Amino acid sequence: RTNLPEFSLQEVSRHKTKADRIWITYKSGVYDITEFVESHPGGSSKILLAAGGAVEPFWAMYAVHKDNPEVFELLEPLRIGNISRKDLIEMQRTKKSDPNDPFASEPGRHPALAPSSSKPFNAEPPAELLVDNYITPNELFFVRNHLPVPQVDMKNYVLTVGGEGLKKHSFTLDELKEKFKHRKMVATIQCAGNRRSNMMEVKKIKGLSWGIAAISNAEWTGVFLSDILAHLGLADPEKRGELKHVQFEGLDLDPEKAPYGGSIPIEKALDPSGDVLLAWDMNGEPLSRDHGFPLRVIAPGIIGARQVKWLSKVWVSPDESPSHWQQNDYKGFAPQVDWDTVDFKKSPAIQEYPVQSAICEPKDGAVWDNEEEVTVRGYAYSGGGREIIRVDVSADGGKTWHPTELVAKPNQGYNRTWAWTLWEADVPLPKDSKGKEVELCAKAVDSAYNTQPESFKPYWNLRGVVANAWHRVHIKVED
Ligand code: HEM
Ligand code: MTE
Ligand code: MO
Repeated sequence: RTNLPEFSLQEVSRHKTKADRIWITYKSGVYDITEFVESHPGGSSKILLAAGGAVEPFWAMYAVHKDNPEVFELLEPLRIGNISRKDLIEMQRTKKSDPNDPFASEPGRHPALAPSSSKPFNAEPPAELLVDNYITPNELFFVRNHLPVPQVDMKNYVLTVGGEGLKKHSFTLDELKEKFKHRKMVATIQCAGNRRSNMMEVKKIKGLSWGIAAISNAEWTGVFLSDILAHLGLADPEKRGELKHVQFEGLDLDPEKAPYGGSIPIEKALDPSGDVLLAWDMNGEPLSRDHGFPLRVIAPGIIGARQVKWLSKVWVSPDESPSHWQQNDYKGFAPQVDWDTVDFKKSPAIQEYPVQSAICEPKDGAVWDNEEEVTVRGYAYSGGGREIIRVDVSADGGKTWHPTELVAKPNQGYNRTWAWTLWEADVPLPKDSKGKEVELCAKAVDSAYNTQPESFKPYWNLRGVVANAWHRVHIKVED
């Protein structure tokens, strides 16, 4: 196919909509799939995620395409050209890096992760891909980095463990793996800033405008922090004395060379039912660089901020972590507190989450082509190990509610439910919805019978954290 025209990747990226024509690349070919989108067997919305770029990363997630002759028979006639030689050479070469840029050695990322900031990298997957998988594929797991991703040389890597008045130990990763029993656990991580964009609709907030997908679920392998603390002699309550917190430090450094850090209460760390892990493996693969290679904390039921990645130090102390993110961020305040009056010492650091749920499909602004009922899908999750016992949805802005089916949920036991629940429902639409806008709402109930507040207004906070009011999505029912 050398007689076809060449296109730069930049040119390809301008073709993302029907109006501009929808182009994708596969290997060195450029394809115009505009007419194919509607007849795609996997639906017309998912295929558009690849619009303007390469399909390979998406096909890696949907293996039906791999070596499938039907796929290539459909694709090849749509070929309109080739990627320009210049871009092909550039693709082969590793990215040029600026030695002065602290972000010069960031890892590659899946194109479906929509960054809300790229330096540091923060991104969430498309919500409709999120609920397609009970276990989030590693490359789609949301990423929340406050600093550049550190480059860890395993020749020098050790984890230091100790505390005030305790003997100090250091372990290589292999030593940790040899000394302590391996544990596997499915746990959801949610950033305390998840759904901040929904809270922002009430009043502006400084901070990344997270949508509904700063949350993901994975199976983690590692060792119990409680086993390591027992090794330090802390299993004996007499020895704990004034020690109240377990602090964690990462290898990522801020411009003043202070590491990222966080801490959890010692009760959580020592509780054998607390299930706090130091994990090296995510869904059967070593942690990727973005998710904390080679070792991270999994403190299930607690906000993401305490689940320190690139873990270098575990320190037991009378005090909480001195880090900025423990002391002066990830705290909630009353709505009247603003940046002039805020005193971060006046609020405790957030640990457990409240109950949360969100509608992942349909998306806000979607046009729905059935006037009888709407299929709604989403996730629900609560902190502190509390199980999701019910999710209700409404198709009339919350006047009437319908039950949902909890289609995928964990079976982890009383106050040890660390993984999310996925739910689904066919909800009848109000009479005469044709051509009108409908407001869908969802709210979950956890095993302590906590439920989500109706609106953000009474608890809006200047950091935009723990945003868990009913999730509302507006769709238009087709005429
Ligand atoms: C299914 C073609 C892009 C997601 C299929 C099937 C074909 C196909 C032939 C049916 C396979 C079978 O059942 O044997 C193509 C072509 C593409 C493309 C020619 C060129 C651009 C994409 C992209 C995505 C995607 C970018 C996702 C982001 C899916 C899904 C299914 C599917 C979810 C259904 C899988 C299932 O039923 O288990 N596609 N596809 N496709 N495709 Fe694609
Ligand atoms: N650990 C380190 N060392 N540095 C960080 O910036 N971010 C935290 C936490 N651990 C962070 C960290 C925050 S705020 C969240 S929400 C989670 O990691 C996100 O985990 P993920 O990127 O694996 O999804
Ligand atoms: Mo976070």
